[in-house]
Amino acid sequence: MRTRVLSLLLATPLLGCSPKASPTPAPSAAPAVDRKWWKEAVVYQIYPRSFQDSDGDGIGDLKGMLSRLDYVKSLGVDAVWLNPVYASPNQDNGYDISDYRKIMKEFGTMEDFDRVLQGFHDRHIKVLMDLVLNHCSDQHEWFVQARQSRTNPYYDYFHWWPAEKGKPPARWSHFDENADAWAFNPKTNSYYLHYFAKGQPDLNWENPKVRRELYDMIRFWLDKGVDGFRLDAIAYISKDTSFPPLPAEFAGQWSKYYANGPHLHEYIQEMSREAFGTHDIATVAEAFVSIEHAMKLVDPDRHELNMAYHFDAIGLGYLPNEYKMPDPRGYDLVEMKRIYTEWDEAFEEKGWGTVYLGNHDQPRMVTRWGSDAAEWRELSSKMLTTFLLSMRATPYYYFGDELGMSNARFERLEDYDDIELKTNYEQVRKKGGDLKRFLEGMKISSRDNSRTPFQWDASPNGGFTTGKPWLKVNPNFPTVNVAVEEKDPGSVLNYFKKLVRLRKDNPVLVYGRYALLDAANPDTYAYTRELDGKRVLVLLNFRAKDAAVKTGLDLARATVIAGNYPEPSRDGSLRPYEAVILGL
Ligand code: TEU
Repeated sequence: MRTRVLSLLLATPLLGCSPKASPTPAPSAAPAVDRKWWKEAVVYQIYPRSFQDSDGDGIGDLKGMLSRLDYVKSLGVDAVWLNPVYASPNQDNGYDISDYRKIMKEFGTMEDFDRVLQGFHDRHIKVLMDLVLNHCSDQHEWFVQARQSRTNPYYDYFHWWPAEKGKPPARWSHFDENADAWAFNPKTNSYYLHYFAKGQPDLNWENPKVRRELYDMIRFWLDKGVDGFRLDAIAYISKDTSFPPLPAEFAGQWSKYYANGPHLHEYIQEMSREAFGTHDIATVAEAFVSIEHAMKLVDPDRHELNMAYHFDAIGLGYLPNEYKMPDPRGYDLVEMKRIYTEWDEAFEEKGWGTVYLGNHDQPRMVTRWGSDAAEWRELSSKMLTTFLLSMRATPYYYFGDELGMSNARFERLEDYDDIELKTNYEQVRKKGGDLKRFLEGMKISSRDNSRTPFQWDASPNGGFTTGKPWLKVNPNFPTVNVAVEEKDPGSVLNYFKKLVRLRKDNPVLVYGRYALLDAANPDTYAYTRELDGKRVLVLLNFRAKDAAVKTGLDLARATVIAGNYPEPSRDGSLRPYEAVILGL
């Protein structure tokens, strides 16, 4: 039963809501909402490689980031999540770490990092690091040693299958041209396991020495003062080391199987105890898991992590049994609403969720979920921003989406950098598949679409670099950029800032109970949020045509709180991609 009445003390008034609509809430017997900074935060994700280059090598770096801290501050966000900045040969852009305590040389030095951390802190912005614990780089000293001989002390830091036992049982790799997660190492006459690329051997968490090394490393970063971690592929860390065949119930869904390891929760509890300790940090799991498993990760009574983000909506709009191939019919909005509603319900009593529509592994939000056609790009960007900033979960907002940056849609294989795209291309080629069709699909779904350089202004390369950018800049940079949008009060950027402010000023948008309305409407997404007698209605049109929402509510006295049209609709009839937040 959803009877919880939150007795949160509202520090700030609900902007724009009718004062008549806010009676003093009745005292509640229900427990007060558990307020945490990371529940109230808007997290801004920065892909450092593409944010700002300072030395003309075409790669973003920490000195560049340092020069842009005031921009991040101007957004009003509370925290940043930085994609990996550790030493790495960059087979997978920093997700292959060769030294966890060093900074990637292209990004600068540890002193640069310390300055960036201090700079964010001076601006009251918290810093979340990416923590890659499932695997490291094959250039990491541990693996360099391990692959020398079976008696090397580091051999057991990784998972091996001795060749005398024959071929290892099939395991699928995310980034391998043969999709094979076992790679043969002649010196040891054994195969090592890599769920990701060959250059990303999986660490053996069964070995307590590995766990201790990693916890020690985590404390190193906590001692520096970082404020939390985004735990990469964390649900994959525990494996059944007898490597049995994939159980039938997983029906080829390797990611779900990998996320189901026997000691997962035991290891995370140990890490939480021994590494996170009593630090007031944010910890968010990147976990390809079911609601039931996610709940275990974030249930505060279990002392594991704070938040998890789910992948359930990520496959929408793609053809079944083909990797990231867009379905020409688009995605099913009713299904999308069902998924987000189900995940909201999961954390209704306990735990806490996250919400995102884009990140460095996904194409640009506006291309994927809205429309990047000239007439709709701005409106639909604002509509999606309204969604992200009005849900009951911590928004993880990807840099550039606040400008309405859209997919680069590269034409040629040579324009891409991403190991996922390149290995998948090889797979299609080897099978004699349709490579043209593959590249067409990747214009919509490839990860590089969201990794193109940030667009600062209309100068060459969008002001990102004076050199040759590591990935081409989206040709729309002369019009879609910070300089242009800062000046335009109606820009996507200024709308984002307004909505961030609104969320910060209105706890109902953070903690308020969520209720889906008009669930079967195929064109619109509508919901109410309610907290201590304050109630708001969010109406979103996901289509390039007019649409009407059946709210079942009397909107006669509704007040407009925010909207992406100059004269926001107040009666539930929405114009193309219209978004409106009403006070009830
Ligand atoms: O991604 C983990 C993951 O499960 C990936 O398969 C993800 O779903 C895929 O990239 C989607 O295209 C994390 C990181 O976010 C990703 O960038 C890394 O490449 C990966 O781990 C390996 O560290």
